[in-house]
Amino acid sequence: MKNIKKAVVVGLGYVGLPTMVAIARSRVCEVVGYDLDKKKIKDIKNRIDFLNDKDISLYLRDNSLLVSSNKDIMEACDVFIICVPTPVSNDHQPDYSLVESAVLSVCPYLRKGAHVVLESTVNPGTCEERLVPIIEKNTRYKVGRDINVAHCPERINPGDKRFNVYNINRNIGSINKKSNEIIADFYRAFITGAKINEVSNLKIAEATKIVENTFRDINIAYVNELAMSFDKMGIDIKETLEAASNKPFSFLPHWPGCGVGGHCIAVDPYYLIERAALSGFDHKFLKIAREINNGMPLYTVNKLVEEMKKQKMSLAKTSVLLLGLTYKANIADTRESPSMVMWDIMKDMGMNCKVYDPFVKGDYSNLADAVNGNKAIILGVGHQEFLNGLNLILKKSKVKIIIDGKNCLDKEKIKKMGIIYRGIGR
Ligand code: SAJ
Repeated sequence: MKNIKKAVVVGLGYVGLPTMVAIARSRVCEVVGYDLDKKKIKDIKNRIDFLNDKDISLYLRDNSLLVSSNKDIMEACDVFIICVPTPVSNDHQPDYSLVESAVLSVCPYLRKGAHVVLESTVNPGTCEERLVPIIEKNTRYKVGRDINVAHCPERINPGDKRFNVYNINRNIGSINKKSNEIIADFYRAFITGAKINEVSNLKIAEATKIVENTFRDINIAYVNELAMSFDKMGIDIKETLEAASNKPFSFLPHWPGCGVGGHCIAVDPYYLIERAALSGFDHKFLKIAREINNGMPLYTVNKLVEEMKKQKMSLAKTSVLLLGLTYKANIADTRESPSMVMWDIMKDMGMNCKVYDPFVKGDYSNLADAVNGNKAIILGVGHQEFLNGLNLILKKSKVKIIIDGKNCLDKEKIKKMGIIYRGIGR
């Protein structure tokens, strides 16, 4: 990388920090990290791996990272990699503010020939319609002539033991072909176990990630709708999907549940819906998929209410346990979590609901106390701790009803204990 001597990663979360460590490991150039969260900076300086990422812990054990919440750390950088969240507001409107302020923060440090690379997931058009104007308005540079803007969508999958920043293929697009070749080679220098694919332009790079995640959202909506239909027909959706999965080609299983959470799948479709509408296209199908998935927490709580009414259990007095608050198993992230939505719904219904999650502070410190203190359970996340230990505790408990929001428990075993079991489509 003859003309890339120093890079900065802006945003040191579950995307930025692994990226910074990968660059540091490769020694392709000097790398520094910037984050406005002083606690994050302090943790990294104290070599605390707040992401529970083995690779980061290993690196921090023997090395330190040059990180700061002072923007001057970006002095003399040639590459600025922006890895900040792209959330949606409560009414599902895309929120570009973190990306826009991140780009603004790098402007004073840009020099001719610099590359600004956005890794955050955005809709097609964001780089040219939002980043380029900010750079050209706040510097004396022209994007394309003096500065490159590139988009290399992140594909980190939190909690994934197999795929990581080193071995996940990446797509990259830039303001022009020549700049894209340079920045793609830079990525090849630290992502050594995967393909770096140069796409023709920024919009294609932006579109790939949005397509990947909307693909997942509509497929989950499809099986969620099937589950509701199969509930009516008394067909076990889980066994059906497992059977359909043995087709050796052109079937990709997804799994129904109490809803879709996280900062990717539950959020990204709204970015595409909103931007396409500005161009006069209405993504009806994506909207319906979002509606189906957003309806699953209420669908799941209603199953509990239905069973409690059949057993003449008082909604207000019966103690109910919500098992799991995070948006997916074995991680501590509660963003857009369906379990949090179910909790709100049960509170609004005046139910007596307690919560337990090994990764999030709740009403109990262990699974046994949580189960033994309640008469009904609604499971929102399939944490390994639940799969390992729930059955044993259930046997001696007073639990009468279990709603399995992730279809992850052993239906037959639980029914044999004389407990009413309802899954989502089973
Ligand atoms: N979910 C279902 N049914 C499924 C799969 C997921 O209900 O069949 C739910 C999960 O419970 C969770 C939500 O959807 O609440 C999202 O789950 P996820 O496994 O997609 O996890 P994420 O949000 O961490 O998605 C990440 C994404 N990675 C990136 O954006 C780089 C996504 O693109 C990946 O496809 C996904 O991981 C993955 O495949 O694991």
